[in-house]
Amino acid sequence: MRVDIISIFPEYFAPLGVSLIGKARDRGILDIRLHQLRDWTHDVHRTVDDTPYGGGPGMVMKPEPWAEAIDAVVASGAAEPGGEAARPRLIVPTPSGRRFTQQVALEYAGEPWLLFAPARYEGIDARVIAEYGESLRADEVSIGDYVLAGGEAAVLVIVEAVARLLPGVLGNAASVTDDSFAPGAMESLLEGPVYTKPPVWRGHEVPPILLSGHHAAIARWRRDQALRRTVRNRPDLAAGLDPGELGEHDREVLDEAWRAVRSEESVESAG
Ligand code: 6GU
Repeated sequence: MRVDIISIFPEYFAPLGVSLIGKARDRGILDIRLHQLRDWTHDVHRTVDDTPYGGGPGMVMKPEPWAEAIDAVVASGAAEPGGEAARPRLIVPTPSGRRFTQQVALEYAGEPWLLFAPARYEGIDARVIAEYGESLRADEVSIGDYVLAGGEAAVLVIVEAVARLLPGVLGNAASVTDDSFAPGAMESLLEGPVYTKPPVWRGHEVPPILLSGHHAAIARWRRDQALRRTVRNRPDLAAGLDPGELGEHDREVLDEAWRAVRSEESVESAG
């Protein structure tokens, strides 16, 4: 997969040289190219922002440097062997975008070429999306309900979530299908706790069932833990579980977990 990132802070992306992604790049699975947006300005101050039409606080990123940068990146693809018709998928991280989820990560992992346009300030002039929306299938995405100072950190998050889905990036292919949010895998349950040696550490024991060698009982225990943790930490996900997909034992574990949460809530409100 080819990934281009245009930013006024290309140095922000140094972590993409480390660990899993660094190795994927060394192995040729990922081809990440960084670009300085200011290289496509033409004034001595290399200006990329200006005041918003209609007034209001902050600054807006000017459309011209973005368009020149995007055009140059797109043209560089056509210049590569066999790339005459190639066009990247344009991804614009913004808190006003659609939510980035595991489903979206899987969608992006199926693309051969991604182009990220992270904004600073109050955002990019909306005509840039209007210009490239159709031809580059532009997508505005948010990584969650909070506001960052810019889209760069969101690009790191998205690239990591996508890269680990690419064939050959993870050592163990099962790791991906077991993910908490993998579609179809365990109907959106959070993963339960995990343990390794030693069997007793600072007086804390590993749950004995995990040392029992009873594979079916271990699988049942893990599912119970996943159900409980989902109720506790993500009641929104737990509430959305399809009772038709659950066994009788699942429903009992869920009912008990909901009762525990409610009794804690009533203690809190009484206290
Ligand atoms: Cl993609 N950008 C910014 N600036 N803030 C965010 C975000 C993106 N996603 C959540 N908050």
